[in-house]
Amino acid sequence: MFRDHLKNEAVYDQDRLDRYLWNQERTTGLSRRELIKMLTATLGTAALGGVLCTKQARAGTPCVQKPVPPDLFISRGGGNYEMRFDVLPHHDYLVSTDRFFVRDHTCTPAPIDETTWRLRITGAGVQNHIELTYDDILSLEPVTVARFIECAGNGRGLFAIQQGQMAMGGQWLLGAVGVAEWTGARLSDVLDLAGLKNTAVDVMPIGLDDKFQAFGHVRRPFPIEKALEDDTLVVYAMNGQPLLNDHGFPVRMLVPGWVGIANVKWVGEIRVSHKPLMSPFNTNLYRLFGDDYPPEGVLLTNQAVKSAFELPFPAQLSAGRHVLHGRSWSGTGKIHEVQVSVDGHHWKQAELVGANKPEAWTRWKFAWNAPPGKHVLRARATDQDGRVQPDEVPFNTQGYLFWAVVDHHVTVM
Ligand SMILES: Nc1nc2c(c(=O)[nH]1)N[C@H]1C(S)=C(S)[C@@H](COP(=O)(O)O)O[C@H]1N2
Ligand SMILES: [Mo]
Repeated sequence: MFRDHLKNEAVYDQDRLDRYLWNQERTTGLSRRELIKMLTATLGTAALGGVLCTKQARAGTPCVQKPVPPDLFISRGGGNYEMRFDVLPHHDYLVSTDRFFVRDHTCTPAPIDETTWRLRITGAGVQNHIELTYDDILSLEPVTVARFIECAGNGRGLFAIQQGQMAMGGQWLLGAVGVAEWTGARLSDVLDLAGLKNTAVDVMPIGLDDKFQAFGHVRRPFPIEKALEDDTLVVYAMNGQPLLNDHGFPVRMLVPGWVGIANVKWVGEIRVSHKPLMSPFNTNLYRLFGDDYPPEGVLLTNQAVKSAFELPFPAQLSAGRHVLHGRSWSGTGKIHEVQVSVDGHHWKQAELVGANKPEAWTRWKFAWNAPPGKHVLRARATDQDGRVQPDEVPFNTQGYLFWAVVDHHVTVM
């Protein structure tokens, strides 16, 4: 029945569906039958087909253009690849571009020709509608910052694994995040070229990639106050190199601390309004919906506080002395402290290592003399505002902002 439906949608691809379900089975512990039931109930068969099989995938071309080898990435279907925390070099603060996660709503578009590409600044919030060239953007004063980009759904798979309730969408573990060094022009400098009015309220960058189902082009409004911050950038370089296609060439947004969706890739237009802007990406999507939330949902802005061990999930270790490595990050500033528990009861301080930049992350380490047996490792961060990772988070149907302390199962032999 389910298969017939998908076949009728003409987007059905047995291999992709199998791979997707296989992945889900492993990460959620749910059976295939349960998964299919849940997915069809929450997404509908047509949407499910759209998630699994994009146009490019159907044509046999991969959705993502950079190499995404399985030793560095876990595939989450379509153009979605999460970074493996366990293979991050402990000494590197930044995630190199070849390891950086990719999250495409459809697929990475064919390379955009930067010589004919234009960035249009439009809307009632600016005096003049203008078109900027790639060189125009490059000629503005460059700013370089290290910040994370993190998917709002990062950790979504843990709602099922840890709280027994599966949210719709890619079942990420914690690897839909990365810190890179971003170089670009300040969005405020770009908007000034169009004569920003003091009546401007919202700013909405719009992507040039394919429309995302009925929701249209990826576009996410945010307030002018955020747009004018010094580290909100129109980015053209990542880790000192021009952006890769997968990460938004020729330009993408950097909206520090905010949910990943705000960092629109392949920007072709930035609309500035004098009244609040709506798009499906701040109405239907990217809100907290569910029994614990108001009917209109709760709009997402800044990310929460999270921690991850640089270990496979779950992990196997040899008995004896280890130095455990990990990273913690907050969407509203720096990390104040990180505590680790290896027995479920006692918390001890982890040692913070090296840089601790706001809306990026800090690395930490923790010495552990591992006895044989099954263990649960936990890391709990507190950020500079005193926000502490909770033991549990209320479920939301789209699985955003899972920031509870994660049970990291380890078998020691
Ligand atoms: N145009 C466009 N921008 C986009 C997206 C997209 O699908 N299209 N995905 C968003 C989401 S949900 C995330 S989490 C980040 C991921 O950025 P990355 O692929 O460079 O890691 O890009 C955001 N910007
Ligand atoms: Mo995202």
